[in-house]
Amino acid sequence: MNVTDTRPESVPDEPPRSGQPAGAPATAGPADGSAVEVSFVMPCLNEAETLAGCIQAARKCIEENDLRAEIVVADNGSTDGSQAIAEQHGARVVHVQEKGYGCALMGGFAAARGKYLIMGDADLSYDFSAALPFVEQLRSGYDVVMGSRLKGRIVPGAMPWKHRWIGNPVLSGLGRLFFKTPISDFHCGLRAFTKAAYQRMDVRTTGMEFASELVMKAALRGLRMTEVPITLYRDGRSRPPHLRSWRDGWRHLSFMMLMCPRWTLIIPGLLLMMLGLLIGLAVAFRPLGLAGVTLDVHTLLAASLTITLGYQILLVGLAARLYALDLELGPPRELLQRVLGVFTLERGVVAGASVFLVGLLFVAYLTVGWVVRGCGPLPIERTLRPMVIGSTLIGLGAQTVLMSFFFRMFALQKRRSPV
Ligand SMILES: Nc1nc2c(ncn2[C@@H]2O[C@H](COP(=O)(O)OP(=O)(O)OP(=O)(O)O)[C@@H](O)[C@H]2O)c(=O)[nH]1
Ligand SMILES: [Mg+2]
Repeated sequence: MNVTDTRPESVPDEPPRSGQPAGAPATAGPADGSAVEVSFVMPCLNEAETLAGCIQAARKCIEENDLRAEIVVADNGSTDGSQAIAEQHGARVVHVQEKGYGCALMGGFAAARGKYLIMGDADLSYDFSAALPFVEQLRSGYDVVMGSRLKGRIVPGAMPWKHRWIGNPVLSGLGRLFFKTPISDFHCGLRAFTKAAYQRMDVRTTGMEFASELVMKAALRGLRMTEVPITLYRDGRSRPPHLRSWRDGWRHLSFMMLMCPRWTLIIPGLLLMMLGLLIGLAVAFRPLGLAGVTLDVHTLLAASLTITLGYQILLVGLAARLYALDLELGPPRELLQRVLGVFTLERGVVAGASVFLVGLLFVAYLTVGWVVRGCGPLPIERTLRPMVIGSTLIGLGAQTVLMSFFFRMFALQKRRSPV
């Protein structure tokens, strides 16, 4: 991934504001009717204070660089006259029915005619007049160009400290780990992509997590991505932002976790199982003396729970992965493909039932012995161990049989869709 450093020697704390008057010639597309190359798409909810400045900055970029471009304002319910301001300044307003940042952008992109789409907040926190590097990177063949505030500059007061030092680094770090992408600033609001890439991303979320989903899908689909360092300015509005740190932070985080079962479920599940197995084997047949402490049947019980829990997590992770494969999210892992290639409902049921039966043998042997001895009290030290082992195997076997049916359902779902 390349990074284009477009930073000037020193960036002022205010973006340059051009002075196009209201009622200026329309920027809803090239006047000569030729194909639109670039669509600036601005999500807007009650941005009457700042929208005109953003449109003027985009116009500056268009005029100075002779772009065949249009400006689209995606609005879904402003009540402060933003729509009229957008039209007065020559932008095309797209009225979106559904609420939410993601919905507004989806509506805006659907209506945009450009080959390239540049999105950015309508609150003057980004300088659209400096958007040329995004177009240049797309022209040079990239599918997605992300702005990076962290590699560029954040004007003092432009980003709350909890976003700068907690939210953005933590979420971007997890994003890089989960989705194997070197993108430094997952949540930068200024970014660009080709319309074809946008369609391939097949984004679905309706709220602020739309911003994360775009990057995740771009990474999962193996699109060519690059970054452009940019400056984040203080926004120009007098009211608080729409973004609510904790609510939207959680929406970003939970969506990321959902989209990456390998890190959130499969690997933790496997680790838990291995831990449980290791401890379980150590105390399965006799107590274990360790540093003056004796680990006995209670430890075996805890190990049993750890194994069962780990297995449950692993199975849910595999189901989530199968679901993701079904939705064609990301290139399937070779290993997973091989595992799935071996799986059939019958094999799953036979394997699960066998484990179940072995467990049942343990329990049945104990039960028969107990009945033969007149159902009296049992000596814990001799009977609890096989009982725990037997019940664990019964649990694991039953889970395997049940999940085999569940996995089979995914295969049916796949077969229904036309090839
Ligand atoms: N149409 C529409 N636009 C929205 C909605 N929510 C936010 N926006 C716009 O999306 C842009 C980003 O919203 P902000 O409130 O600035 O959120 P943010 O930039 O992520 O958060 P801050 O960094 O705290 O400003 C702005 O242009 C908003 O007007 C929405 O529900 N509908
Ligand atoms: Mg903003």
